[in-house]
Amino acid sequence: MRTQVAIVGAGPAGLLLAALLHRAGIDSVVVEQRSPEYVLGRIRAGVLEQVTVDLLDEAGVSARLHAQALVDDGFMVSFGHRVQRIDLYRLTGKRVRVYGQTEVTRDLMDARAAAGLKSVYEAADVAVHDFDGTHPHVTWTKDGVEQRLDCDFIAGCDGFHGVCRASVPAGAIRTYEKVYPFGWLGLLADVPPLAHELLYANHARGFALASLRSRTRSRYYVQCSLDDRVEQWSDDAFWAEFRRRLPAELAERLVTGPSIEKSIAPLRSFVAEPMRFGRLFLAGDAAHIVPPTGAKGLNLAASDVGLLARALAEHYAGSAEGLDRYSERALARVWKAERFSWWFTSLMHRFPETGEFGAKMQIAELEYLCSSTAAQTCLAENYVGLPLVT
Ligand code: FAS
Ligand code: PHB
Repeated sequence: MRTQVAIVGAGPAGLLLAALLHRAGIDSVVVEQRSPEYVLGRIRAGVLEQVTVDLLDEAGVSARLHAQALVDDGFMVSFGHRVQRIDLYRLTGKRVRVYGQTEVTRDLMDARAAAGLKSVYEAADVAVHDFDGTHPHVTWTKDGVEQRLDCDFIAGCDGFHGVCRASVPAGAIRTYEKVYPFGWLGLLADVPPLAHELLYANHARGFALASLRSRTRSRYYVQCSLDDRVEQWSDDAFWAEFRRRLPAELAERLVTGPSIEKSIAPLRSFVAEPMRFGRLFLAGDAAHIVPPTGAKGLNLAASDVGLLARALAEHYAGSAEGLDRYSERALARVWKAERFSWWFTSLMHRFPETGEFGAKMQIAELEYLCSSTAAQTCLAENYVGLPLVT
């Protein structure tokens, strides 16, 4: 088997890259270790930047998004008894769309299947070879049969725990990491959301986030201990804790109901440099992780593959500059999103180790945010997303 670009991973990064390459007339094969159902069953991101929407438009997979996504002009921040709306559109002229990562992935999967393009699911023992040489290739086992895919390039879109970054010699890669001392307990329920705009709550008991997937499906989170197990949290316990962390006027409006999904995610900031190793290119969570507070994870994956797809198209048109500068350009945007996600996480969560002084600093910064258009604009322009090439 041979293709121009072998893509490892069928999450949003891998599937969007494949779609963009197809639009550019470049052949690819996607190799995924899990089943399509498993990939779609992972409940993750919910907010799309305009840059991501533009890339989904370019890939020709955004019809359902434009028909169903909620368009938000702002979001709310609460602390103590205060609620402050951040008016994204007035401050930046941009909006965000609320449309679950599961739906983005489903749209990409459906488009790839409709075009009859090759994806291999439930591939076992995936390995990448000779990406530093002249015969890069990917191998795997499927139904007990060893497979080999020869290619010009390999795109490592296989997430934080994938095989591609792990295959890079230790001396060729440098990583930066911060692990946060808490997790997010997330709950999905078919109940009407608190509001059509998101609410980020800084509360003495811990952070909470009220998000949504539609006018009838809500996605809520509470900061929890890393020692917590999801089995310990009954729905009633979640609802009681979530309600405690909401401002009074919104707590009254909370509609509860049975969870259809509940999970705990650890939070970390992580970057691997560079994002290119010979003919292997890393994109998305394979190269970087952000705490989800800033809603950047999925959007960074999209911007990585937007840059990579353009660079590969330039290569096949005869110019090497895009591939040579891919890592530099992608990391320029990644590090700014890492900073914003770390800052917003530090502002909104309880950090017991920083004590009363740390809590006072958070309140002082939140009160400054409420009083300053400049501070709100800084938050807003990062939240709606910086330009693709910064
Ligand atoms: P993904 O991890 O989505 O996809 C990688 C794919 O590669 C997976 O399908 C995996 O099965 C496959 N793979 C792994 N190893 C492989 C191998 N050896 N061979 C073949 N395939 C392999 N972001 C937000 O913006 N908001 C959120 O609320 C949010 N919540 C999150 C919760 C969790 C638990 C996690 C882990 C992430 C969350 N994120 C969130 C970030 C998330 O949305 C990612 O940024 C996004 O999934 C990145 O997409 P990919 O880079 O495609 O990686
Ligand atoms: C979500 O809807 O899952 C979501 C939204 C915004 C975030 C994190 C998660 O910052």
